[in-house]
Amino acid sequence: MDCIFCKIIAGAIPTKFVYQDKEVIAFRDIEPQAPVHILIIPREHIASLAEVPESKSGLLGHLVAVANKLAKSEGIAERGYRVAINCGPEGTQGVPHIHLHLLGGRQLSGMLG
Ligand code: DGP
Repeated sequence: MDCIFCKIIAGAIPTKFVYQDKEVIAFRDIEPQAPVHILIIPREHIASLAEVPESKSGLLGHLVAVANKLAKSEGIAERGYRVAINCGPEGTQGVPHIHLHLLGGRQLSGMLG
């Protein structure tokens, strides 16, 4: 198991989950770019957004629904937030296990700020 996020799911890297269900877990990013920076990932190892088969597109909806739920529980839903998925080398994806970034709690700027 080389995937760092699979290790987190398996409990091999102690990490506090801020959300979990049968399909999805969420935890705070180790290098937060905003006061709220949570990663939402499927338990199943899927390397990137590009690897999600059409038959599993419902999983993406579920991941987004969890992001929305966390935005509410983190108190940033009213002010606004960003949900981002980096995909592949030029998309600056560092960890090859699909993940949504939930960012908020400060004024974001541009596409990445
Ligand atoms: P990306 O560039 O989209 O692949 O973002 C990967 C994010 O994962 C990056 O913001 C840092 C975070 N990250 C990497 N390793 C760990 C870890 O072991 N624990 C936690 N909580 N976050 C991690």
